[in-house]
Amino acid sequence: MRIKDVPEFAILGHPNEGKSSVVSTLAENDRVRIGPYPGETVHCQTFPVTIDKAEVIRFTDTPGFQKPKQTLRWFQNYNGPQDRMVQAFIEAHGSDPSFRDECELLGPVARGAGIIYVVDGSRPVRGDDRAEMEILRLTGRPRMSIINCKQDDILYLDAWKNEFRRTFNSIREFNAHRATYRERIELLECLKSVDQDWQEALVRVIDAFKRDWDHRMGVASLIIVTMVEEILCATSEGTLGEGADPKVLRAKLEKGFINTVKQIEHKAHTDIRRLFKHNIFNVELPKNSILNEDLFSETTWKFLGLSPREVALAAGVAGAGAGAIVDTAAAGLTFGIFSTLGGVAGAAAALLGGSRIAGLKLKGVRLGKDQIIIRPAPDAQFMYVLLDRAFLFYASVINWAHGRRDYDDPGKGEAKGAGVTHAWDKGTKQVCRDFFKKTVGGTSRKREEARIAMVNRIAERLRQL
Ligand SMILES: Nc1nc2c(ncn2[C@@H]2O[C@H](COP(=O)(O)OP(=O)(O)OP(=O)(O)O)[C@@H](O)[C@H]2O)c(=O)[nH]1
Ligand SMILES: [Mg+2]
Repeated sequence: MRIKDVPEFAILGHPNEGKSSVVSTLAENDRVRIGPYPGETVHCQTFPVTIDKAEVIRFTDTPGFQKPKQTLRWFQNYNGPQDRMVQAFIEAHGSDPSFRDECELLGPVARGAGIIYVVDGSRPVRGDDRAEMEILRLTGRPRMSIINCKQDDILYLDAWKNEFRRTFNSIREFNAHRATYRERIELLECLKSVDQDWQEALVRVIDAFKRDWDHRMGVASLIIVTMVEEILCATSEGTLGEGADPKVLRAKLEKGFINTVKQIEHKAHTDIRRLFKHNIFNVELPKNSILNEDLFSETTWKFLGLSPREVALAAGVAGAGAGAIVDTAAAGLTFGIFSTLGGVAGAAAALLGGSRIAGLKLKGVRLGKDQIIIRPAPDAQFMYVLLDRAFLFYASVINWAHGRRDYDDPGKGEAKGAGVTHAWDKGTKQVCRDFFKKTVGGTSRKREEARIAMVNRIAERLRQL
């Protein structure tokens, strides 16, 4: 009998083995309750996976078995019709509080759900586990087992596999904390083979998952390109009052500009996080991730793999660190203002042989008032820093399993030279340059063309991660 409805899988097992964590990761839902002590899940809760507004599969979280041996004994002595067995157990024990959890967890099985049995493979197999597996075998439902090693301990892995071979159609190692998108798909592929009647429905589910993932990469690309576009168009402007100190105004504007850029970047990162359904839990970055470092720091740029010359460029156009061009409408102010550009900008000028003050442009336009405008340089290396950081953030988010709620691995940050853009081919860099330039100076048609090319190119690069 082919299943026509949305396939449902109940996640069953002993208390505290990681059932809820597996549900959370499989359903990409960070609302699933997970806790360090046994008995966290008391009631069944179903988490649907919705793609394009249609539910494609649902995973049901359940409480753990409390009395597997007694339950098994009842199942072994049952002599009614096979297809009513689970329902008959619930009817027989519904009013007995000591079987409350068994009645609750078998509810989804009684209504036809497939079974995913979860064990913590870092501990030995016990009698209760054998009883649980035998109960599940007796239900006759399509079932697979998942070994979720909570510790990095594989000592008992083979013992578990041997045990499982007797009971389950399919066995899979699946770490609820580390599973990637690919591993989720592989798990679904495995589910496909547990029962022929379920195959057709699961092929549709896998297809929907793949299309959805691809779509998300397109949207992520759009978010990243829009971020760069907004930053390229950001300005911080001010007018110098009578007798006011230009240095003070410039510092104020720079600060405003830096804040604007940081906010735009932060919003883009939040949008990417939401796109990958991390809604409640804020994906933590490794403690020493370069993304915790300030966007405007030289450390960030060096780390991302910028050469000394590129660092100088990024810093130089930053106008004392802001990734900006400083325009001034007041010719008389020009030298006063620019002589205050010390530090990295000065270093950049030196590196570039003083031929060009590292991208700083001066505009001697008199507007009647003394105006200072700070805006980013479209040819700035800084734009690549933004792209690198967006890619790093994206990689962190897509690899953060929803079942994972803490960062217990503080030792690992990204590898040095983690920036991706420096390795991009000439063609891609040309698409970027074109986009940077046309965004600030092109006609609206050229701007749109450059934007589309950029979105496509970035999506392509994201797919290669
Ligand atoms: N390190 C690590 N911890 C895990 C993993 N899976 C689960 N845990 C932790 O184990 C504890 C129990 O996880 P849950 O997912 O709540 O387990 P459960 O089987 O649903 O537990 P009950 O609802 O109490 O039956 C939590 O503290 C999880 O963070 C894993 O793959 N790795
Ligand atoms: Mg639970």
